This record gives sequence, C-alpha cells and structure tokens, in this order.
Amino acid sequence: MEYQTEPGAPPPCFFQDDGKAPGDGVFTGNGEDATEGAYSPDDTPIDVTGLVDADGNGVFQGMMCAGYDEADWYQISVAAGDGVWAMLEWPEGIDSNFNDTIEIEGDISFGMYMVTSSGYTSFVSSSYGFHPQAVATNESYSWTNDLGVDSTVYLRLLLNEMNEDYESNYTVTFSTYNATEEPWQMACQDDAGLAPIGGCLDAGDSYNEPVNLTTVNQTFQGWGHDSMDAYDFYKVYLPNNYAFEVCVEFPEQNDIDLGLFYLHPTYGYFYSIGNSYNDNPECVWAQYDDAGQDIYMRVWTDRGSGDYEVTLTLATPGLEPGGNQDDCGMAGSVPGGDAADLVYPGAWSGHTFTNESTQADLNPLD
Ligand SMILES: [Ca+2]
Ligand SMILES: [Ca+2]
Ligand SMILES: [Ca+2]
Ligand SMILES: [Ca+2]
Repeated sequence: MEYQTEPGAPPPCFFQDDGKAPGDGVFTGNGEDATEGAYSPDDTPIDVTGLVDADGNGVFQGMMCAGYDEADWYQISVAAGDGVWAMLEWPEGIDSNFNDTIEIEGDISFGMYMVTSSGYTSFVSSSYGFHPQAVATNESYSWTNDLGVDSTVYLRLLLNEMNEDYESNYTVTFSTYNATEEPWQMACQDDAGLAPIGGCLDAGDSYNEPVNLTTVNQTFQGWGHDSMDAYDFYKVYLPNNYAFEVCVEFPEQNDIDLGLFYLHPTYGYFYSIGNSYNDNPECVWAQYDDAGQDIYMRVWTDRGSGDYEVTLTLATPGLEPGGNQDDCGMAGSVPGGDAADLVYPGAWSGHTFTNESTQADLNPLD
C-alpha cells in the first residue's frame, strides 16, 4: 500500500489479473501482474498455453500503466513442428471509463523470445512503432533450428508511452500452427489475377522471374507468406515521359515492404530506385528519369501471410489535354513524385491508357 496517494484511491494498476481470457479478469486483489524484465523475465512468465483452443488460437488480456507497470511477460508451450504468431492491440481514443474528453494515446512494443533446447533465452521477433504490433516465429533462424523439439515461447510487452494514471487493458491474440506444412493458399495462387484459366500463378521469387504487367493504371491482388513466399516480383515497362506511383496495401497485422529496381544496362546488376518499409500502404515512385525501361517491383511479405493489393498509377507531364509542355522541364527535378499533382487524376480521358483495375474487388481479406 506504499504507493497509495489518496485515502481510498489505489494507484493505477494496483488491481490486476493479467493473462486471462477477455472478460474473465477479476480485479479484486487476487489476480496476478505478469512479471517485469527488459530483456529476460525477472520471474516465471504467466503461462497462457491453456487458452489455446482446438484450432490452435488463443486470446488474453492484461494491464499496464505508465510509471507503475511497464513490462509484462507471458509464456506459451509449443509442440515440435509448430510456429507461433501473436498480435498486440490496446485501447486508443476516448475511454469514457477514464475521462470523457482526454484521448488515450499510447505505445507498447512487442517482443518474442524463446527458450532454446540448450536452455538459453533467445530473441525471436519484435515489433515497435505499429498499432497493432505483431511478432512471429517464422522470422527466426533459432526457432527453425529447434523446430524439431518442443519449445517455450515468451511474449514481452514493454510500455513506452501511455496517458498518466490510465490503466491500459491490452489484448494479445495468438495462434499456433504447423510450421512444416504449407498453408492451403500456397498451393494455388493467382498473383495479379494473371493465372491462366484453370491454373495457378505465384509471382516469381527473384528478379529473374518477374510477372509481366501491362503498362496501364491498375489495381490487383497477390498473396504472400513470410517464410514460404516472401517475395513476389513484378515487371512493368515504363515508357519515356512517364512516371508511376505504386502502392501496396495489406492487412494491418502484417508487414510488407515494397521496392522498385531497374536492371543496370552496363553493369548488369539490379539498381534500387526506391523502397518503402514502414507504412501501410507502402508507396514508391518510379521517376521520369527511370523511364524507357522495365521497372522491377518487389513485394516482400516480411511478417505474416495473406492477400495484398497493389495499385499502379501512371503520371505524365505536359501530355494531358491542354497541358503545359514546359512541365516536361520539371521531370528531372521534381522529388518524391510531387509532379503527379500536375496531372492528377481525371486528365486521362482520350488517352492511350485505359484503367483495367479490379477495383470492384477491393477487400484484401476475402
Ligand atoms: Ca501487468
Ligand atoms: Ca508487469
Ligand atoms: Ca505470391
Ligand atoms: Ca512468390
């Protein structure tokens, strides 16, 4: 009771019941606070293995408070051959139980560790700066090394920022799955909707096997998996006097990175035009300077698996009806693709380019 500042008003996070299924927490003083620790747990992490259902999925809640409880560790027992994926979410915006006007804004980073077969606690995966945050064993070589034996996974939450005196009730959703078996989606993909009738198509896993796209404005879907189909390469010819922006949008719990490249005509290596790593959607421009050649596009599923949606939008200076031909002079000097403002959008009628997007099918999750 040494933290008590006002009679009858316990400090934030005084009553906790970490590691219970949603709605099952009892905040009367008998519950537990998951153990502290920055890089390894100070004490035994709360075991949430019992919350895994028949399909391998589980969900639990816990509490953190700025200044009072800034670390929580959990553990999950995992059978040989299985992997684990976990996602962390916490309340943001108005929480009327706390205050009717103050916006809740916080940041909790998420880490995954494992106890190796030789008994060490080893880093597996981490996520910070996103909301939600997600971690997965698929990213880890030490996990893959120990895939043949039963393992223990640790989940570590570290509170970086939270409203003062606010009890943040976070939710962790996780799933265990057979990591040695390919998910059914792997077997027959239809990346870019370009699979032959009755057939399948996975965009190539290297620069040398890209799927060829037509040079038109378009939106299409593809599928990726962080360990079994990390790379989907596409290629599109960019005519002279054109630039394009390409964006890839994906489920919020995943992480996809986007890169554009061209094949250097003299040296024969792939030269990077631009990359985007930390947004959703990730967007990259191929500039007027890059025109007159094939542009290679790499969609890299870095964490998670599932559908993504690519949107390619061409831009051209001075060629739109009534356009000012002086705009061409800007081609080489406009950074960051800002030139798109000059022609955006609607100036395409009567143009060579048609919009063959699949915009009627926008749901990335279906
Ligand atoms: Ca806690
Ligand atoms: Ca704690
Ligand atoms: Ca694919
Ligand atoms: Ca692929």
